[in-house]
Amino acid sequence: MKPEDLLLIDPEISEALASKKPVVALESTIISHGMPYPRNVSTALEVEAIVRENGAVPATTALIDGHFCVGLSSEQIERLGSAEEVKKVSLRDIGVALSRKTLGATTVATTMFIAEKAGIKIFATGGLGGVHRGDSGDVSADLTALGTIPVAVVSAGVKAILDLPRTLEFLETLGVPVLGYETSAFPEFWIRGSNLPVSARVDTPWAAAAAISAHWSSGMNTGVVLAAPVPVEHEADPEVINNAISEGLAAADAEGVSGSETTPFVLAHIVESTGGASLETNIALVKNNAAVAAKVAVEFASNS
Ligand code: PSU
Ligand code: MN
Repeated sequence: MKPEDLLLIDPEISEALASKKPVVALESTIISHGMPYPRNVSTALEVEAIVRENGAVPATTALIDGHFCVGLSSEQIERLGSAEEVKKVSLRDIGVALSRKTLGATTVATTMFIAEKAGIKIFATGGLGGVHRGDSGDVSADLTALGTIPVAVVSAGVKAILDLPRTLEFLETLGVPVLGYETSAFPEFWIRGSNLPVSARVDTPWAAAAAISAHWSSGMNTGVVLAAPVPVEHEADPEVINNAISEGLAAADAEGVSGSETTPFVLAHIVESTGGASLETNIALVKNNAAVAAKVAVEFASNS
């Protein structure tokens, strides 16, 4: 079977792509592993609606019955959000999940991989994976994907449980532009961020689309990070968040949680220890990213 035969693209999305209308890819690990049920499902559906309100067609991806699915029904989203056994599928897991017909949620890396196959260039998520703190050597395959797949990812930066300076250095090494959307500081997920520089600032959807287009027309084949800070009214209290992160990481350490389980474990811990406040911030930033991505996709489509 050729990789293209594995793709199951929703007819509305293939029609949009064929007529060069704006499409925004959306990941599904955020649904299965990033947020508790049932807020995960309602958020995923709201995010799709926000993409539409801003002029683009949403394309949520997952691995279902041995296929790369691009565009899910609300029943499929409900299933990903509520099923007991959903595999978090990063790059290394793709082949095994396809061959076993595992129900798989796609990480940022896998969503980029599928989006590129489908011809979707703009993708919205919450936060990217990156270089973990400490010396475990845990580096997300999201960075591998960003270094090798030409898709632009709108995120609120990198989950702040990670080592942000090292992640930014790694992105520079890979040749990945980190564009700040209406900001010169790299966003820190739950908070807007102020300490770390982006590689360039863009202030409009048009400027973002122009920078992304020029990156690829130059012949560069890496991904692009478009980093949008959480809207100020939804920003978390930095002290509360930083304490929750330290506690969550210490708990993961104490319980021997490692590898791909680390992120879901620490995120769940933070939701609990902030009494759900971190979840509200997380949802707000994902929605904001979806709106920004749709606006950029509209400009991008009108340029290409
Ligand atoms: N950020 C969140 N929630 C998530 C993730 C990121 O707020 O669930 C997911 C994304 O799908 C991301 C993945 O691609 O975690 C990274 O996992 P890892 O570090 O194991 O590569
Ligand atoms: Mn990892």
